[in-house]
Amino acid sequence: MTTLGVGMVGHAFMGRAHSQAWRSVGPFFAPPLTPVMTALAGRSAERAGAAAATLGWASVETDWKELLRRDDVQLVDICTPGDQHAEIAVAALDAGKHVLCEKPLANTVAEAEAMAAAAERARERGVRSMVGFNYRRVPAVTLARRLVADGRIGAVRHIRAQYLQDWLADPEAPFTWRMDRERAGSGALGDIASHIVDTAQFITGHTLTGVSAVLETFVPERPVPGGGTAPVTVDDAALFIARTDRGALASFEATRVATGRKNALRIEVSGSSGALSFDLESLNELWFHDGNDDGATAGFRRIVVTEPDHPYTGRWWPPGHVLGYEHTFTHQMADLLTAIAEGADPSPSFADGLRIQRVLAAVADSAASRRWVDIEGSD
Ligand code: SOE
Repeated sequence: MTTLGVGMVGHAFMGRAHSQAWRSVGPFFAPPLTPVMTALAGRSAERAGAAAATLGWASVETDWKELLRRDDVQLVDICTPGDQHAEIAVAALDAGKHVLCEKPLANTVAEAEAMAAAAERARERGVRSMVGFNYRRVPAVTLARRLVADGRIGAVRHIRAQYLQDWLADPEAPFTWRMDRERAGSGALGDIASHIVDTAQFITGHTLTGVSAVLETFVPERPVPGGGTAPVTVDDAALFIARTDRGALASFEATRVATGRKNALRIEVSGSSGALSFDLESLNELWFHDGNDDGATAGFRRIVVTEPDHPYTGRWWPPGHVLGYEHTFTHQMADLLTAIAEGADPSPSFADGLRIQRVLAAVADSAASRRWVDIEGSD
């Protein structure tokens, strides 16, 4: 078979981003399997129908379980809030469907464990799964990993990571599911700290082993559209320090109240003979300091990551014709389709997602207990 029928659940922000990627991956990456946008699932027939028409899906289901019964759907793409991830993913994998699941993998470690177990069961039958940490596939981030692996900055000593947004700085910003622990699991912690943990581990190849953390909710209740207020049951900000399995020290700051910062995922890695620096708000650039350069001219230099031999970029435009946020999702689909076609395990796996879930749980535990907390499963 050279096509792969996709059924997507959810059609809000992430559903739109994924739809764009499913539409563009074939023309630009010519993957060994061509995705077919077979069905979109959403609870309201009217809203899902309108979304399917706008986003390019061939049919609509009002119950995601129908996707599992359809022979023309081979992959389920989960773009729902976190409280539905585990149920959908486990059922889809057990039904023999490949699964792409948005990050963070789940709302709790127990759910993530069940998902990783289902992924392992499915894998034995050739059914693949992947979690959507899309920022790994910013070309500059993938290049940073390559430079670290090639020894260009020596041994990693420091990781400094921030994810700064400000959409909740205004106390009048309305309450949504993202502020509800039942639906989202946590706040800035699961939503955006999860991204910087994945990005940091991806670039360096290190694994976090323990954390010391603080969490804060600056605005305890927010207006509900239509009237009244609702309590905010998640964190607005998460800050923590960590150690890695290979002796590096790391710091993480994730906040939705960093006034003036929109989507600033920044990461700087200092090695024994060089350093790298990246900011998502200038995502085509990677800054590289080669400590072996002569002292008079050494310093961070800006690499415009759009050359044909940079990761992913040769599939798009001539050098200097920059890429954006949406391309990261296309890269994710290209790698996923290639892995499925080749019978390989896509990355990040549900096991990787579970490890990140354990980091998030350790952060919450540390903040509550005011103690250093080792991450389960690390030596
Ligand atoms: C909202 O905070 C959000 O859209 C996250 O959910 C995404 O994962 C991140 O990429 C951008 O911010």
